[in-house]
Amino acid sequence: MTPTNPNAWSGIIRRYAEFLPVSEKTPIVSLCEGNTPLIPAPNFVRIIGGNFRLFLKYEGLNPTASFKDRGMSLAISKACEKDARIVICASTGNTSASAAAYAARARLQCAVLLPHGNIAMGKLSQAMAHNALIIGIEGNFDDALRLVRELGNTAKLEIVNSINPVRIEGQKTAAFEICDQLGQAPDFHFLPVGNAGNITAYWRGFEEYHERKLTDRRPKMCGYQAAGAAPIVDGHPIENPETIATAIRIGNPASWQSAVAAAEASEGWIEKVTDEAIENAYRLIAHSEGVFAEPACAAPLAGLIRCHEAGRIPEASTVTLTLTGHGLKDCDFALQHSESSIVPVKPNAADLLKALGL
Ligand code: AN7
Repeated sequence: MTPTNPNAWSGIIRRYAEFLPVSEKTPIVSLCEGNTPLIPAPNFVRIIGGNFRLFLKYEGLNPTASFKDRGMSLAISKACEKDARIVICASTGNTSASAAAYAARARLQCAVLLPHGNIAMGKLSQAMAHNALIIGIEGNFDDALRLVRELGNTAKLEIVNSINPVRIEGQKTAAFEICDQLGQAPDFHFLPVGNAGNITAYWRGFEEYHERKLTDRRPKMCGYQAAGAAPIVDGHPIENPETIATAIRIGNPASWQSAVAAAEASEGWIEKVTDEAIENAYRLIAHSEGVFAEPACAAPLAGLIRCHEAGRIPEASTVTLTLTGHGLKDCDFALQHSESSIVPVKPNAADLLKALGL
């Protein structure tokens, strides 16, 4: 059932079906994901002293508040087409939130493997709200993904991590949207890198639009890992990845090779930024633009600041940057890292005026 107005937005599969592995027979499972805004960020650019155009692809405005909903809509649709009964994923949080929601909508069972004690509360609460079977692994994300791989796909069990290729197919629609919104491809695209599926997906999207002559250029892909969880940059898997950005606390990314290929083919790069730089960029974007994004999103912002300072962003460039998840996903982090606090005031106007500095 779709809205009667054919122009109403009804999700990424219906909008971009010709680019996706779907047929008339595919039952579409959608929560009207996608169509997220591309928000100009002139204050941020001015504060860092830049002279380029920056647009934020705010994926926190998807139905479960992260970019994962694009790939999940397709993955759950394909699982239904195959008659799977249970879907399963390992997750640092957002994949599990999305899988739980889409599985609920499709009336499928959902099991999520989470690294015990290292997942933001907003994400955990989503998996609980949608009634997933939540398995706390005494290990990290990489352990959880290894276990999921060991199980493998069976007739009844479908893996919905990005090792399932349809996840990447769904996620590439974000690159299509950016081109549609800008009216062209950007010069640079910045994004965080964890399991490296999204950078792979965006590059595929930009390439496909270019091949179809819907754009006349392809952006340099600029991916950012956290310094304590930077296997691709360091050149080897990290056994005990550590970063405050729990979403990208990943030591052995599944899409490692294709991420490197995307950076190379686009003449871009994958680099790392410190937790301190992540924290500063996290505050700056929220203070300067009124856009609230979770900590992992601040990795590419920190990277952009550094690139600008090093003179790597030519004047008048068009830069797009994906904010992959909403700030409300990780309220604990927001509360702990804020410079603001609650000012207690007695309930009278004089004290209130004093508190306001008036
Ligand atoms: C907000 O949910 O891996 O490089 O299990 O939640 O495509 O893995 C999340 C990853 C960036 C990294 N930003 O994307 C998971 C998971 C946010 C994220 C990433 C994630 P990939």
